[in-house]
Amino acid sequence: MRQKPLVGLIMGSRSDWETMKHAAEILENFNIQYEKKIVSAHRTPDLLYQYAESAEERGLKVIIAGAGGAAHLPGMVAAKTIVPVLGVPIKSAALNGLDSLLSIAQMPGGIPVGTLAIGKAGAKNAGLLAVSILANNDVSLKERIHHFRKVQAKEALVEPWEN
Ligand code: RP5
Repeated sequence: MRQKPLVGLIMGSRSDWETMKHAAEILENFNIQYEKKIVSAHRTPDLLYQYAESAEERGLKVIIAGAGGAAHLPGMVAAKTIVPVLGVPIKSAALNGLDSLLSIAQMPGGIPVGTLAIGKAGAKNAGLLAVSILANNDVSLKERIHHFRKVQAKEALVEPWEN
């Protein structure tokens, strides 16, 4: 039987997938049940409300939301659910993602969005942060994160002149 998704991975446009796939890759590597969906704050506002309003009762523990430009998706989702929302600013063509970053980060006090870095690093870290949040209630997941860090540290020391 398929388990219920624990993480919701949403993005404002299909064009965001190129970035958000890096969050998906992390979730898959850690074997986390997740769902992915395009939900646009401006083009499909009713779907956004529906998605956010049902997130808690559907059992989602974390939502990762990527958006670019006037990036209102993470903030609006956060406004409609108490499930933690991690926002990933997509690197926009016009302003290199600074617009996305500020739109996502500058939330009013009371409605938090955990804002990550612009682009690929932000998507990857959103995936890792979601795994860490889930690991608070999952000892074996914690061990896998420790292992991931160890491997990463080892890889960081591989020198470019090594064979
Ligand atoms: C935002 O507008 C999306 O998150 C995307 O990053 C940006 C551009 O969307 P497209 O015009 O590529 O669909 O809503």
